[in-house]
Amino acid sequence: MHCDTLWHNARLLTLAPGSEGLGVVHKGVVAARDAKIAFAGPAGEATSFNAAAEIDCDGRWITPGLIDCHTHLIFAGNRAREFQMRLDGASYEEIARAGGGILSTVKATRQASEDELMLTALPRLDALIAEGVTTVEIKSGYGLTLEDECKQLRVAKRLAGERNVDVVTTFLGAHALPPEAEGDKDAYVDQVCREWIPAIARDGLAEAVDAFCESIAFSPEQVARVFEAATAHGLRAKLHADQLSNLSGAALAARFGALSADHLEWTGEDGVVALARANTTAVLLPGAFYFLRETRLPPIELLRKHSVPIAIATDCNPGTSPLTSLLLAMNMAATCFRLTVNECIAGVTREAARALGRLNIGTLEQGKQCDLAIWDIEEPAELVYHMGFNPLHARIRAGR
Ligand code: DI6
Ligand code: FE
Repeated sequence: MHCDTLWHNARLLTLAPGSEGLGVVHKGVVAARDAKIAFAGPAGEATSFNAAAEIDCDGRWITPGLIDCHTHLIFAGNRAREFQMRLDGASYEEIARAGGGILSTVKATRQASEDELMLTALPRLDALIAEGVTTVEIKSGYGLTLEDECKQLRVAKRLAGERNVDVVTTFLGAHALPPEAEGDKDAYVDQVCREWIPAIARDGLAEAVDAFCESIAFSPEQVARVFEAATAHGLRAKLHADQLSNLSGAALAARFGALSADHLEWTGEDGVVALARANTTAVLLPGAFYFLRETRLPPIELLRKHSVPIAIATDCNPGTSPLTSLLLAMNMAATCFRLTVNECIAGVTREAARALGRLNIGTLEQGKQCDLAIWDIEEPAELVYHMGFNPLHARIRAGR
């Protein structure tokens, strides 16, 4: 059989559902044809391939390309000063009065042109790519006018043209209340629902709609209205849920059949059961937990008990998780949350794909897009073990 590229003499983690553990194959080959996987498995079971290019992997490990399924990658400025003030003992109010917080990033992002946003986002994207990321989700949420939200989403889509990477976009208009809304959250949410979501759906700028459900952001009732509008326009729901308090965000996400509910530090068993019933993926964000020096752990045991799929992401954003390393996020998930090595690896591949509703990526299986990460490691645990060391040997997206 003809194929474009054949990687042989490799060890594989296929992550194929139904296989035991991570689907280890010790003497493995992967064949790509027309950007897809034509075969991935034991060399002994492969048909003989007539490959245009053959690559000897020298026993290296191949995983699916990594997927960062929750980022706020596009923003202007940074909040290092605010971080410094916090270290010096400043309170949130003091920081806000000194011009900090989400709204300072909104101000900077509104002032930036598309080209400027591209230039500042690219190094962050490149850091992810350098660690084997082949798909990244990017949210808006620092524009908070229709035009500035669309600007962020357009830049996100343009990034995919600048680099060999897939970008999935999410509209996060219900992130914070902009100053011109003058404290009227309901009126702002009305505008998001009646005007912005229809416009964004019409222009194909986002696949999903996210919201920040928290007393400092939007209430469950307001988020429900956002999700009703999203659903009516064919967009899936995702939710920043139960990060700082339990407002039953997980159950709310489940009620709308959300792709994912993210953070979940304060979610209780009822919320976990709701996620399980709705087949919603739990996305854990250890970078924000670490950076905010939180102590309340997400309900890992309950997620396991009810078989809720668990994904891990960077949450890359300037305020609460200035993190551009998915490998470090895996390490943090293991050290801070006690996730197992297998959970960490599945969390940035197969389960992260689920959190995006992308069934064509995330595992090494015939028919999936050929996204590979090839690693200079002796054993899979090294992907979780290192801190600040990058063992990536090569990265393949859509077969190249
Ligand atoms: N949750 C968070 O922690 C961040 N956004 C969100 O929805 C905060 C983002 C920021 O501070 O810029
Ligand atoms: Fe986030």
